Amino acid sequence: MQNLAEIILNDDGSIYHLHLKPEEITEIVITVGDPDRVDKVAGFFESVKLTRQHREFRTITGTYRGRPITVVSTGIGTDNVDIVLNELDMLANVLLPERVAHPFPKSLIICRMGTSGAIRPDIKVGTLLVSEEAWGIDGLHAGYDFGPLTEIQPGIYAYHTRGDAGLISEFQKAGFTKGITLTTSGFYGPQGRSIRIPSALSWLRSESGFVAEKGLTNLEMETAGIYALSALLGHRAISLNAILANRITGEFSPHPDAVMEELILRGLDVLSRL
Ligand code: R1P
Repeated sequence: MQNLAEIILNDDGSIYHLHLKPEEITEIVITVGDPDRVDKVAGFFESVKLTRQHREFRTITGTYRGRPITVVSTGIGTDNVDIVLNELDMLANVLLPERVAHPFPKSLIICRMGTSGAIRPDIKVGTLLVSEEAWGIDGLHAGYDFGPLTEIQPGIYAYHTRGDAGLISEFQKAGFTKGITLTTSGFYGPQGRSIRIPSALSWLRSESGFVAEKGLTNLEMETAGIYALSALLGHRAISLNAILANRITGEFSPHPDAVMEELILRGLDVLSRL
């Protein structure tokens, strides 16, 4: 049951957190965690039409090889993904400021370009990985019906979701390695790091149990939320991961910026040809 009357607009008619209007986003939307990465992606655009920032949500809309593209930062975590995906969908699919459902709903292409750590020894740092599937232990499932949950250890439940099959195939053809991503609600304990207090998930770096059973390849903090919300809202989503560390071997990329730049350029190349 829809309740479009609950949409919150700012005084200038823009959507609440993103501070954007419908005509300011494009069919292709790249999401990045770090607001500074928005400018890195847009640095490859040949033209820029709009730059906007509110809180951690920085947006640039421009063109790459003639294709209109929007890049927006989510900040870290699926709590922010909830805001960004819902507000992008409202911009695409609701007539604003009237708050009336758009007669011709649009399906956006949502492409995450993020960093990630591998949890399999054979996935080398520097790998560009496309998430074919994602499991979420981030808690976003408390707010939606993402389908059946799997109890991965007593009291900890995961939801399961997938990227868009057509997009996965395009990125695989472009040389990205397919993987199965675990999205977590934090960086330390929720990713198995025991710094001064023990993690309840230290087995995440042991290649056993749920990791082996589901063939998990990497950890990060947004993908499952992006995939699950996109599926419910009718958008096509893909998550690209620059593998900067390997949690099993302890290896770190000596050139993280170069790996991310390669991901951005190869990602833009595929997106501009869709
Ligand atoms: C944690 O340091 C952050 O890095 C990864 C995680 O998903 C989390 O957002 O992605 P980004 O580099 O895209 O932010």
